[in-house]
Amino acid sequence: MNPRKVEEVKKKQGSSSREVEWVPTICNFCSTVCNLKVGVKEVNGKKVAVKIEGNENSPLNRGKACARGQAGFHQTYDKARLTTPLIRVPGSKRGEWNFKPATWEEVYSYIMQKMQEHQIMPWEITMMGGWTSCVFYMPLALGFAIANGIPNIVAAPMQQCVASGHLGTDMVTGNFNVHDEVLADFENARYIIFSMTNSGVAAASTSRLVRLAEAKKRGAKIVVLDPRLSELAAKADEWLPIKPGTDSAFFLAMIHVILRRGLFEREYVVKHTNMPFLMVEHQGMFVPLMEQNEQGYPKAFFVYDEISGEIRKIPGYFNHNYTDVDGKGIRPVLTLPEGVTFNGQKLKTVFELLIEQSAPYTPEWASEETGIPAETIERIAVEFGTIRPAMMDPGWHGARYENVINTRRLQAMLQALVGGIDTVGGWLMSAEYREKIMLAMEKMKAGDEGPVLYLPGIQFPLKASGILFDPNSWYHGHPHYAIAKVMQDKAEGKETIVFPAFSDYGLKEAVEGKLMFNGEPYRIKAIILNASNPIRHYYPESRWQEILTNPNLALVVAIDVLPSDTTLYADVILPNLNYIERDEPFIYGAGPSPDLAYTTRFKAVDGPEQAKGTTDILFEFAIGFGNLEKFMATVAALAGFDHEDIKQEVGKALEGKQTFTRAMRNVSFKHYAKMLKTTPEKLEKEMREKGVILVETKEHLMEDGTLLKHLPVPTMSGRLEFYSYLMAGFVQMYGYQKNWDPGLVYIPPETKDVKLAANEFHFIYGKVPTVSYASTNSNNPLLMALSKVKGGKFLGVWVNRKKGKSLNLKDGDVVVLENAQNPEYSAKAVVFLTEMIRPDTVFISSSFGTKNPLLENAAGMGIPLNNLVPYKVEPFVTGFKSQEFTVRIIK
Ligand SMILES: Nc1nc2c(c(=O)[nH]1)N[C@H]1C(S)=C(S)[C@@H](COP(=O)(O)OP(=O)(O)OC[C@H]3O[C@@H](n4cnc5c(=O)[nH]c(N)nc54)[C@H](O)[C@@H]3O)O[C@H]1N2
Ligand SMILES: Nc1nc2c(c(=O)[nH]1)N[C@H]1C(S)=C(S)[C@@H](COP(=O)(O)OP(=O)(O)OC[C@H]3O[C@@H](n4cnc5c(=O)[nH]c(N)nc54)[C@H](O)[C@@H]3O)O[C@H]1N2
Ligand code: SF4
Ligand SMILES: [Mo]
Repeated sequence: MNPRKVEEVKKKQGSSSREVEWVPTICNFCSTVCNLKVGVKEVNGKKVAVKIEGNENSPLNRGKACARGQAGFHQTYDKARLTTPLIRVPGSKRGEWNFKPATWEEVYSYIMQKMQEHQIMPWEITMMGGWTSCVFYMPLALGFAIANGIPNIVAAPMQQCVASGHLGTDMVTGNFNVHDEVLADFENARYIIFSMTNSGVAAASTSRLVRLAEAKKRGAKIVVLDPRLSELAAKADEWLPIKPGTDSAFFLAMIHVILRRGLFEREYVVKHTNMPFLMVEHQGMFVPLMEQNEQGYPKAFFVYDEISGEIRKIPGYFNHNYTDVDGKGIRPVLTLPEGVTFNGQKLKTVFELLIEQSAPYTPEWASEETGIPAETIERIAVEFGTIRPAMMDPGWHGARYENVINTRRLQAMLQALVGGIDTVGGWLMSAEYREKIMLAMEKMKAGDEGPVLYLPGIQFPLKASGILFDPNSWYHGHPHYAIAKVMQDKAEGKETIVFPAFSDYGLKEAVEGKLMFNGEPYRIKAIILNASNPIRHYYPESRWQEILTNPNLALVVAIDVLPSDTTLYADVILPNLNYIERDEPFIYGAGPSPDLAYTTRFKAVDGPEQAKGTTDILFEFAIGFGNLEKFMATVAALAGFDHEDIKQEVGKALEGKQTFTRAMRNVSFKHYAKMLKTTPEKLEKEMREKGVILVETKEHLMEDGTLLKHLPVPTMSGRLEFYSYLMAGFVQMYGYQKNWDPGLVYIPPETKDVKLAANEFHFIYGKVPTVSYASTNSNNPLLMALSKVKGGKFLGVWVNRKKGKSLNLKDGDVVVLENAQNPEYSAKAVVFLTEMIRPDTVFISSSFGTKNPLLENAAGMGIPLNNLVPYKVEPFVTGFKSQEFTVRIIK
């Protein structure tokens, strides 16, 4: 640029300081929660964000940030930012943008007036939160619901993301949420297999990508199962274009080979899994031989000890199988000697059961299912079984198929077979998770349960949903509406759901007045959304339009930073400070970092004058509902904070001396300062300087806190479970279904027997590196420019080139994608011909389809995924069956 131009630009920009001040924050563009720093400059006396970079002190993302993370500050200055509370203009319809600005007093009194006018009872309210609400406000959101008598919470990322996949992992390892509990130790692995994943690693979740890059440098072999050549597959040594929905067949065959050839870590499997546990014949079936307590939890198991040649009783919940209940050293066997019985009944070990159950799942059988040659499957099983450390990546996004629970469960079993749970080069547990387990063990010894939010792994969702599901936890006797729906299904003799945790199951019926509970309609009259965009995120769009425009719904409140497609359907919109504009109310663990580190956000720039933090909004609601006292007490109990401290700090906020956010932040800083043996002031100072405080390295933590080696896992038995006692419990309660078979089983995708017509394809989707979810951040000018450069690859429908040509399709053709089983679900798409996909499959990016014209960079771009997906849920946790159909291409 010539010097005159530079002067001109400078003049336009106003006077700006040369110094960039760096303010630490946590990314809010995806749930990888990287530690970042915001570069701030003063321009005309005002602080302006000019750059975002990774925080080099972070043990999680190690100074790196992906394109989305770096482009994040554009959200702050988006022309479409919500800057003031808005109320729908009387007489206008939901779905059109017809709002008038209001003050906070006006919106609160509008809300209270609606509550009274429609006599909205607490159980007639549903709270709905996206991942942001889960990760950063769980104690407040759950505390708010419980204190106000609201049993209805929908946690968005459960049904359409993690519930199904993670439940599968859980059944083996007990750890629930792969987001914040496991970080696969790619860099120390020598052989890595990925299935049904891409953005969770290479496209991109920075914390995982930095580790994978290291693995590549060190020469690890990488195998990727994906029907298309994804960004991750492109980095692999071997890309296996598997037939969609059949990954579990591949894994069953791997188990078949590994068990038969003895390619598993024998000592680990004997010592830390339930493979040696005895099963006894009962009414023609083999069931676990165990003693149970009154709640049905195992009190003792039985194994056959090869030292004494006897059956021995071992503790019900423990980390290993090498001592019996009397403390005597034993060595259990995997295969029983001839003729061993129990009170004359036939016996089998879990290992023997698995050998039998896996018999039909040969590589040849799997080859038919998956389209991958039997020799390849056999070779990969042998490589995985012999190269150490071997890693089966746990995957991230679940949903997709009814069989995903099973697929992820089989992956966890394979990881257990090679002894790779909480080991170097295996699935490393996060430091925070380790702490939770230690706390739980301490509390267990003291006969106490401890704070709900510190329950480890699957114990948390079991407990939290237990509260929401139990009519007796509520003074009004109404459980979560999903339970009322389950009860109604049963009464009507319909198939229903086992565990609809934080789900929207039954919501539509409740809004329509069709849900009955105790002989009366169970209605939902109000929905409060925080960082949640169901119109785009929860499939299908038409269902949400019907719900949100139903006149029975008296009140829709949306807290957001940008005018998402869902805000179109709100009555009241509340502007939130965005992530670089707010101090958060708490200190957080550094995501799934295996090193113990603490972090929080610091406000980098001023937000819109009228925007507020979520903490303040929730407190003001609690005051409006007359439940402040209970709110404070519940938050204290859930998070283990000092109740008196909360009262004192909130007292100051009530006097107008500080915000409610600052009040909770002070409580949190005091809490952690005590734990870390420092003062709140020093802690805050250090945190502001570094962004992340490293407290313990993983090496140190693992000296006496390694799962299984030192601590049990939070399964029912404390060991890794190849036979799932939780699933066996579901069989007892709900009867047998393949979906909760406690052992090995194959569940084919529903599309298995579809005879594809010439223009018909299997359907898959995935995320692109430039956009998160189908979020409003697609409006980001920088990211949208990148997406546009990528053209059809990001915005179009991938069709195999040869196959496309046979259908006379050309690049850029505009076609209609139609759900072949439910043709009312369809979307317009632009064709992208490529060699990078199987001929029988089409792929779209899941990230686009925004409609609100106020989001002017994003509106109308790409293909809206949730227009193609009908509301079909799997029967265990209501996970979405978002690929369980085929599509037709219509020119
Ligand atoms: N179509 C489609 N649907 C999907 C997915 C997809 O790829 N495509 N992905 C699925 C997956 S894996 C997941 S985990 C879920 C995630 O679903 P969500 O957790 O709901 O995802 P987000 O897109 O991050 O957030 C939704 C809303 O939060 C708003 N928001 C962003 N920042 C803030 C903030 O600071 N404060 C407030 N109050 N609001 C904010 C956004 O504007 C957006 O409207 O979506 C699932 N659904
Ligand atoms: N860029 C970006 N990164 C993100 C996010 C984001 O929104 N954008 N969100 C974060 C969140 S919340 C999540 S849950 C994770 C999600 O991250 P992942 O779980 O990694 O999910 P996707 O990116 O959807 O990748 C799915 C891949 O599986 C392939 N696939 C589809 N069906 C099948 C099948 O049947 N078998 C096999 N083997 N492969 C199949 C698709 O082609 C695609 O390449 O990403 C995180 N990181
Ligand atoms: S992966 Fe990218 S978008 Fe996600 S948290 Fe990290 S920097 Fe942000
Ligand atoms: Mo997700």
